[in-house]
Amino acid sequence: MRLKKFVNLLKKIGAFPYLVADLKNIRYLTGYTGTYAYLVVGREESYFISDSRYEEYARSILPETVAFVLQKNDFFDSLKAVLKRLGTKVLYLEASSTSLSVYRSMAKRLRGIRLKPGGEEVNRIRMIKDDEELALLRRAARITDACVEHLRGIIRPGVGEWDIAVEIEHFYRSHGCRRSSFDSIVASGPGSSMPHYVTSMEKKLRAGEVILIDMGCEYKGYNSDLTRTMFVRSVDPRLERIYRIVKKAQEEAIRSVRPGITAARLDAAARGIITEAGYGGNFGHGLGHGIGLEVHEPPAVKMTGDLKLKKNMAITVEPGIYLPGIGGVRIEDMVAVTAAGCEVLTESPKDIIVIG
Ligand SMILES: [Mn+2]
Repeated sequence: MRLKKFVNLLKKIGAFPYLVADLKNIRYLTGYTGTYAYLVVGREESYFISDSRYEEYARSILPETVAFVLQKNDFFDSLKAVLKRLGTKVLYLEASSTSLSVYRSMAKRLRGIRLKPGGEEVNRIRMIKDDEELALLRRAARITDACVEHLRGIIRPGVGEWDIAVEIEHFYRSHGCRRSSFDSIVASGPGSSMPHYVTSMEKKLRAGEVILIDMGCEYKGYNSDLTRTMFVRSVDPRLERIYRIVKKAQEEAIRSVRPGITAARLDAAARGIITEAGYGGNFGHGLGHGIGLEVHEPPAVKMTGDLKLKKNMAITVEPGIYLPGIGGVRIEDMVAVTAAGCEVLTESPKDIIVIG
């Protein structure tokens, strides 16, 4: 069980009790999907603090070693009661979920308790996916592949970027997903040269334009993320050229994924090809990111990443080349690191697709 694994890790570093405040981390450790909770992890037992809205639900899913603590008014009163029961004078805090303002209130309200940095321990173990998580990521990837297939029947001149974004949302929700992982990016023509373009509610597709679609769904808490770039009716030769380079770089990076390679070397595998072709300055973002309960999570796959990939990490591989005023090409797949290489989770075709 994940919580037990986490307790064993905390035993090694002697960081008890440890306050988990990030809801995704609480979901990861306990299965809880509500919107308000804190988890105080102790050596022998743990305490789950939430309010009356979630009491019945939380009690029904929490493991035996986790006691439910009903927060009546003030969170710090509940937390103080828990720390008293644990007989502790210290509390380890999760770095990423503790804002400076929360930290300040804690320091003020928890007099006599030493607050210590607990690092990113849950986020660290979350980088390595278990079989159940890999199965959910595969499902999320499958649904996104099916959505790409569906969109191929819709993309044509005259259709709005927004129409496509709405179609994606509808497809996901009617195929087992609670929601999209993020607002889909549907960028046509010159808009596609902006890596984080905001889908227009007015812009219609025109013949001869490129269309870049970056999308993903959340399936049972797990996310997918995929980008495909297609061409409406005909292909601008400048974009065809960069498409071939991006595809080559993306495929080379996917071939390079294996346990032991650093994030930086993986980034370089793609970046080298793009730079050699003369477009190094047109690829401004990192190669990819970890994906799981969050659509962007560790490890970051970028130029400065010294982290070594390990078996069962799930990451995206998404190089791009962006030509301001003309258009951009990005190709993104999700992969899971295996013992010898990787499993590509998204299977949508990557050949040049002229559509509509
Ligand atoms: Mn991505």
